[in-house]
Amino acid sequence: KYYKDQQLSIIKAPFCGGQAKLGVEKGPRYLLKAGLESDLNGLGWNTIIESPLDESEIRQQMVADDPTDKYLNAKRPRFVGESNEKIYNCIKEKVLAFDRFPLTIGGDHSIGMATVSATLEKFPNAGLLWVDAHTDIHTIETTDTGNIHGCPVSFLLGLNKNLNGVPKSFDWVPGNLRPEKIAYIGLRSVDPAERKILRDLGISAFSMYHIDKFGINKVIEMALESIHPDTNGDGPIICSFDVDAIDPLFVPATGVPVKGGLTLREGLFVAERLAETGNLVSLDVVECNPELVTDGKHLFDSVEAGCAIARCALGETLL
Ligand code: Z70
Ligand code: MN
Ligand code: MN
Ligand code: MN
Repeated sequence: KYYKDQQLSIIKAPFCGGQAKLGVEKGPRYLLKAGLESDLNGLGWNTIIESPLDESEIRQQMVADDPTDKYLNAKRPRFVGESNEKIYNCIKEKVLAFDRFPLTIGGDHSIGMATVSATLEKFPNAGLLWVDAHTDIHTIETTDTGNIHGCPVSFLLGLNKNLNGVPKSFDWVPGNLRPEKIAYIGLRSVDPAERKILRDLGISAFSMYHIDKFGINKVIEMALESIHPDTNGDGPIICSFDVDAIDPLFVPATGVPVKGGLTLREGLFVAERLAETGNLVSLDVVECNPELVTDGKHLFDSVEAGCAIARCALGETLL
């Protein structure tokens, strides 16, 4: 409906500077090694792979740890801003400009500021479904950990613009997403400053409580309705899927696991329902860290879950 006949680009986003743990930059390579591209080809997608960042350069830059790259509490704002600008330009100029579907595989969730910004320029009316244990809506001033993967949504909303001296490396972010266009699914770890932003802006947030109370099917319908209220939930959807939304029983290899999450089936059902709408215009799968495992089964389960999210959202289980 929104793109040329099943043309898709897989954007590798091997970025780790938005958080503290090395290894998340390996996520894209592991998901591809697990056969993601040929699986998508099997579903009828024509694929191209884009590599706006070099994995080993990113890792080296992370290890080198430039002590001048700080803003208040926030860690590596220049690294995060400049790397994301490359991802943003790649998606705009090499993917969306050719009417190709952007599937971005991370990498830490700071890359959501790039993927969502790029897609919103093509689909200004799109709603954003942020599937995550966390809200990632800290401003660069409220973040207590200093990890900017906890901040991308505040950049999308433009909440950092009028703050004092925010690093120029974020100047490319349009920051014009309206709070009514966001819905969260899967929340269970929201910091006090984030809770205040959610409340002040009236953002739709479906936590694990709502999923237990109403069931995942009803929650998705409510989320879609809330991002497209005038059309009964119908309209372009951007999904940014943090694998930590799913319980660490199923996805242990992630940087900030929080118990009590979605079952694997609930997570895949969200993806399947998105495929069924025919309205998905962009998908991120982020925060799979292949280094954070104690055995091979943990690695296999986590990588396979990341691939399954992408396959389901791209039609695997539509009959
Ligand atoms: C916490 C922080 C976070 C993702 C963890 C966690 C943020 N609120 N985001 N994993 N994707 O550090 O600000
Ligand atoms: Mn996240
Ligand atoms: Mn998260
Ligand atoms: Mn925090």
